[in-house]
Amino acid sequence: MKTDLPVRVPLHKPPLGILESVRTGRRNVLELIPDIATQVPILSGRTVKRWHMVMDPGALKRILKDNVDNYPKSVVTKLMLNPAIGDSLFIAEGAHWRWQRRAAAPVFSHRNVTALGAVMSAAADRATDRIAALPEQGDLYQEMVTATFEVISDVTFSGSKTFDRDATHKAIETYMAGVAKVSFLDIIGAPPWIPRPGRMFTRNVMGRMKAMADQTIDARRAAPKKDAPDLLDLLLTGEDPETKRQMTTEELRDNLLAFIVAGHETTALALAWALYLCAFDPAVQDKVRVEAETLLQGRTTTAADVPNLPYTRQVIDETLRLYPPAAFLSRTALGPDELCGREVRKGDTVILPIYALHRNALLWDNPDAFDPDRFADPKAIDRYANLPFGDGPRICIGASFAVQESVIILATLLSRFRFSLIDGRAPKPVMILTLRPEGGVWLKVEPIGKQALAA
Ligand code: MNH
Repeated sequence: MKTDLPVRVPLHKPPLGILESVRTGRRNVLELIPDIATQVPILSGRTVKRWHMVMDPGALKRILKDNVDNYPKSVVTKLMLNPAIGDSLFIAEGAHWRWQRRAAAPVFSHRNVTALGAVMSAAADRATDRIAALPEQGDLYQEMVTATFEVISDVTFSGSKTFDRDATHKAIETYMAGVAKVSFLDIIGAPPWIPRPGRMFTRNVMGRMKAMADQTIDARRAAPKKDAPDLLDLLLTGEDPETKRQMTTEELRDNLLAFIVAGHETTALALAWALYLCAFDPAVQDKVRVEAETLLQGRTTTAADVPNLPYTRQVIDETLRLYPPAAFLSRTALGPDELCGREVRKGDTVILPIYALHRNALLWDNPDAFDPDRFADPKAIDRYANLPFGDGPRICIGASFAVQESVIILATLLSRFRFSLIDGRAPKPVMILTLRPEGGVWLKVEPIGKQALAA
């Protein structure tokens, strides 16, 4: 294992006052997580509102599972995402969440996700062509965003004349960029009268995108796809098994947009950080390459290959530990509770700093080191110490979709290219809703020749 460490977010040492935290937060919300959060189980404080940062697996299990009804998603999350994805599965609570989750769950069954593998393999091939055309080096984050957006748009609104992939991609990126600027003000509980720039201007863009999605859904109702069903087909025929309720066009649209918003950038981040880590540690990269080449013999990875690529999967797991795309989650306590012996009052903000959890010294040996062997035996990992997809009833519905897509694309690319770091261009992790590499992930790329394959 390499002894030097991959890039980290600089967590701050002294406690921050509110003004300072606003300033820091504008720059990098993750820097708000104090360094000490990587050494202790819980940390509480007050910045306008009372808050608790929880890094203790037992307390996390209580928040996400055993006492989940007391911890709905925070108002912040809802404020930010509602204009984009309505009261979809991602943000709804209570009965309105439950029926949507029941209706959508079968869509993400193992069988359906496996069947969607062909779309992922095709995206891996197109990424191969684009990367082969790069001039020696390139921003692999952008390449991965393109690839994962192709996947998610091809399994939602694809194959329709009314759906404009590029326009939708642009609308979502513009929206999220606007929302990211304001989110921090909401997290610390700034009063609602403080102007949130950007909340207005996106309304038109989003309106056009929704109208386009609605047209696509109505067209599909009239003429279902003939080949393999995609997420839209599956959700169209889906229903809540208990109430038999089916989704209206608006509900379908909000949920499909939620899949796009929740699913494409997160998976692109997983892939881009994985490529960075493989460039950082060439021995790991070679090990993935040998695993992939031995199995694939030059062909593209398919969903059926995924169980036979265990080391590639370990690299993805370790990437999601070090750079969790959803680097923190937040909840609002509905009523009083106790976490790690500490009093939680109604209205307190409960922050789940996944980034700090995954690097907590009480839970991990050598937490900042890149070591995919940690995941050689998944049973050896405490479930609530590793939460890239959350847990409990609100666990990511797309987790197996994302892992399958990541393994397919990573194994395919590493069997075809060698990636290496460029001096002075290490990516800089920054938290803007997700844990992004500021400025991209620039790597040197060399195609792997047939002769290298044989050697
Ligand atoms: Mn996803 C919820 C992380 C890929 C659709 N996702 C969550 C949560 C995390 C998460 C964490 C829980 C949030 C919370 O409890 O506050 N998701 C990821 C990561 C990846 C990802 C790290 C990729 C890597 N997610 C995907 C993909 C899709 C998707 C792909 C869809 C195709 N995620 C969702 C939806 C939810 C969710 C929908 C909300 C589920 C619910 O609340 O019932």
